[in-house]
Amino acid sequence: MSLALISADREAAAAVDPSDLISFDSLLSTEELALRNRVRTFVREDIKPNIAKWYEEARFPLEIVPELAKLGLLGMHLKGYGCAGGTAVEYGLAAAELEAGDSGIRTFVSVQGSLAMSAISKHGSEEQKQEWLPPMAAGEAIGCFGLTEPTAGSDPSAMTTFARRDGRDWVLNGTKRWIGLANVAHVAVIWAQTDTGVRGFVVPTGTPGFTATPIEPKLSMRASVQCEISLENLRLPAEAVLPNVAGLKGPFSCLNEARYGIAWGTMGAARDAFEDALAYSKERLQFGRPLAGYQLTQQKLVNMALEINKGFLLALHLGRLKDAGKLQPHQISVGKLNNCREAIDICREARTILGGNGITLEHSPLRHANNLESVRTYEGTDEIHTLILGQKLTGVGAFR
Ligand code: TGC
Repeated sequence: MSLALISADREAAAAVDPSDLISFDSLLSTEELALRNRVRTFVREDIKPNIAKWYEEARFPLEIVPELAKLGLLGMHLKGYGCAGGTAVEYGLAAAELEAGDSGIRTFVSVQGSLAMSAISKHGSEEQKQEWLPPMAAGEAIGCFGLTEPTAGSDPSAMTTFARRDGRDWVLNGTKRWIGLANVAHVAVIWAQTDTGVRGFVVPTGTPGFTATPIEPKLSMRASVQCEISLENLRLPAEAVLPNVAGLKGPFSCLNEARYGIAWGTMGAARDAFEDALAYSKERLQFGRPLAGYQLTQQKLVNMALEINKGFLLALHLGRLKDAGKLQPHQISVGKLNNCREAIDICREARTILGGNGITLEHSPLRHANNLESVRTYEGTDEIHTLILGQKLTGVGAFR
């Protein structure tokens, strides 16, 4: 690629990113910028014009799945089996762009790739990988991840879903809750207690005894669907178990992947809210001049931009550590906790600049803030990540 083209690429990217005060893009490679810009263009052209409608209709737009697959975003950080084999940083950059569109869109990619595909890729048999990963990467099969239960959220060790052996078969009974896209999924990775501890199972959702019911109405993540799954005497062959992991480290190893993506994604939502408020502040006149010309508005915008810049730097640092194979779980908690917390504050502050117009679906900040209520709750609440970090700092666990 010619130097002129590289520089044009960088300029094009910077030109559409008014929150970037620190030349963040100079930290990215040409390939990373190109990938980021491809996803940004997709979100600008295919998500943003439609998101208010999908949000109002409370539906996940299944029609975008082929395009997400074409962009290589489904299981993009996995290697082989039709997956794109991207880096952690590339995955993070994509997550940020998708969540600038809506948390529901990023969540789909995250549940599909970081949770369901990742579980099969990390812990599955060769047959399970061959059967599920290629169609999932191609968007022909959708996956979900069943860990949380009605009475076991922050503490998955309290799960009561049980898989008992019946000859060579397994028979599952129990209830899972808050499971993204379970009603449209073709396959569910279900975690269940067994006589020998927690195991994962690959469950085709057409198996008799599997029912997924959307939880509604919701005030958050409306362009996504979360379900309650009922498992009633659901019979599986011996080969359905994930053979290569036993215990809670199985699901937690997948949550590491998804939590990492959230550290990036939330900053995408924050950036989009900031950009909406910035643009509005330049146009909206009050007391005879644009809101942007008032010191209180500028202070809000500057504080938002500072946190966005810091949040992206943190996410990038975590991504570089991950690509070097050095990222530790507590460091993911730093990113998940900090960036969710800051993003929700930024989106709420952005809404104040929009005044009354900020409560309509014409503007993104309140939609993002509402979504982020879910994002700060799933895959480890603020409280859980605080305690993970508290334990790291003090050496004392305070969960129980
Ligand atoms: P603990 O005794 O600490 O650990 C049990 C085993 O797991 C290992 N482990 C990890 N392994 C890899 N990565 C991590 N981050 C790990 N954390 C723990 C640990 O070494 C141990 O292994 P071993 O070999 O000794 O057995 O477990 P604990 O029960 O004390 O739990 C601690 C705590 C509170 C941190 C954990 O329970 C936790 O993270 N809770 C939060 C649960 C959570 O995030 N749930 C999210 C559910 S999934 C979801 O929300 C999907 S949303 C997307 C959608 O479907 O829409």
